[in-house]
Amino acid sequence: MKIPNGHPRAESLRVRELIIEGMHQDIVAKAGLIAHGRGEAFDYLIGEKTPLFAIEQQTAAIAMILLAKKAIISVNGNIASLCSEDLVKLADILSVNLEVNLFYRREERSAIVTKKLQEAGAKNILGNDPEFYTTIEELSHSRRVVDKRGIFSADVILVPLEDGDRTMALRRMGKKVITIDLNPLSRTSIWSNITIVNNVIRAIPEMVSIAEKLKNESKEVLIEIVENFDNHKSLQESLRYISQRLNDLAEGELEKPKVE
Ligand code: PTJ
Repeated sequence: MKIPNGHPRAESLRVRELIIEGMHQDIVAKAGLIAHGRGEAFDYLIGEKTPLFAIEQQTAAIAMILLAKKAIISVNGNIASLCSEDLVKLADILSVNLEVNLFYRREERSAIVTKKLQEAGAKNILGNDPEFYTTIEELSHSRRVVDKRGIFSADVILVPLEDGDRTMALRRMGKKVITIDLNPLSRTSIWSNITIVNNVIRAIPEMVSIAEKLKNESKEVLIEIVENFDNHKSLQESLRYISQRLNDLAEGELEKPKVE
């Protein structure tokens, strides 16, 4: 559908079209549309722009990835459909691999998501070669199938917009998990070492810029950034931000309709 430029919600509608198109191409699962709607609702609450606390979360995330022995970015249908180009840029700058790992897994769908990443310029995409498949025993659903060379052996895993139980399983395996989730109350958000409460559409390109800057920083500086970050406090800050914003709107900042 062509979105009229003058539409007051044009940007949001364009992003919706990407997800819908992704679903028609079998990149996005049907449930991915529902997940997107939930994300949109939380994005409204933070004002559909990146708050300062998210910049701090994104900075800590990049520092943690740069300090990792082996980091990996897990890719699902939504993220592939929304920002594969920026995701590939991020992986390149950080010298990490992408691994396709789907909740609604089918070999055919994995191959389609892989192709989408390849078209965006990705090389070495993991999660598609049965020779390297292994399983995370704690998980009962199809995300349990992971790549020995990727998620299974990585110490730091970035999981943009995710369902919760894998994060718990990965933490129990001793791994560090970074997530991007607009819902600060989700199990993934609570269980991650670093939660970025921001829309992936903004977060990934912003993380590319942060990575360009931090890449040349010393190990000491990166360690300090990570040690100063407290995910629990950071989630509390994001909730305070939302409450304050809603309060300000309720107390008078809410836009009034002007009918000419
Ligand atoms: O492609 P698959 O098969 O791996 O399936 C992917 C989905 C997303 C369907 C699957 O992981 C799922 O069901 O996820 P959930 O449990 O719905 O959780 C998705 C979370 O992402 C929710 O907390 C949303 O608020 C959040 N979210 C949705 N869109 C965005 C987002 N967070 C950041 N940016 C978004 N654009």
